[in-house]
Amino acid sequence: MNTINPKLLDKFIRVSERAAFGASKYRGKNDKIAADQAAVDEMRSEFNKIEMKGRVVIGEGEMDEAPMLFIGEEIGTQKGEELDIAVDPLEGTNFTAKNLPNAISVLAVTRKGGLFSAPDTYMEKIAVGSGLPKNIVDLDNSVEKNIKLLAESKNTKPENITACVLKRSRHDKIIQSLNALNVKINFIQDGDVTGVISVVDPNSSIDIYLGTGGGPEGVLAAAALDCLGGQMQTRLVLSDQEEVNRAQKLGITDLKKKYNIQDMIKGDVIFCATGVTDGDMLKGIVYKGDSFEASSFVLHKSQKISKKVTNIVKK
Ligand code: VTB
Repeated sequence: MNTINPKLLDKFIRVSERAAFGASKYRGKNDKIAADQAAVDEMRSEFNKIEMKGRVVIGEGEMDEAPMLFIGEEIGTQKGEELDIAVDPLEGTNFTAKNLPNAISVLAVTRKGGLFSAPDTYMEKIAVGSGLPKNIVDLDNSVEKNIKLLAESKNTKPENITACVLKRSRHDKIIQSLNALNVKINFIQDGDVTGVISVVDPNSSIDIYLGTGGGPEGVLAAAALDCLGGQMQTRLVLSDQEEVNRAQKLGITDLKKKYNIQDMIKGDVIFCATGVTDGDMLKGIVYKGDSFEASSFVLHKSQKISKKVTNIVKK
């Protein structure tokens, strides 16, 4: 595998740490736009210190509409390795604004051409953990069939399965089917990057993630699952001609394609997530005088690195 220089890992951790710090200043201030902007600003200036020819593939928006970290933006010193980068400087803007758990800053990096450039539209997602038969679940199966197949392969009954679902009315049918099977449901209000990753988290009891959320968030979660051996399948939801145009502009021709992790993430990958507010996966930013403490979840596929890191960083 063509690896990403392992020496860059600490630099990418610093990027998500600084973005989380930026957002943390707006915890509980009821201003999600300011929180997001602060995360973007910190993230961008830290990225630009890194010696790389970086290009944003998943960003804060598509070229014309977002001032910073837009899809196609060049970042880094523009010397060194050519890297593709996915960012969500603040995943959980609502959580931050209300000082609720589970806001994170998150990024993923591959070599050039390794990341699926998903438009900022909705995406259907289904994900399960590691150690299961390949392609055990499928978006085209009924919820009932997926749950039964999963339960069978885990030598258990549907009633012992726990599903994570984003609480939205668009998921009413999924929820009805899960209820009919007596599946336990762990609802999340927001933040399906963490929701999807929970299927591979040994400290969570989640067996499956189901539902429709953001496309960019789907690719970021796929990067983490790729390092941890989980399975995921996704499909874009393009609800009008404008969204179709946006997908086509990003080079997507088969609009109904089902993407497995290997279709979204190719080759080596680095993933960093830092807590903004305290959460299930990570502790939030803690201020310590002229420094701050940041807790991150870090993965580097080729180096088989999967670790939680707590750093004290100068403000
Ligand atoms: C989704 C989800 C994100 O926002 O994009 C969601 O993927 C927005 O969904 O993790 P709605 O349009 O239904 O509100 C998050 O939950 C947070 O950015």
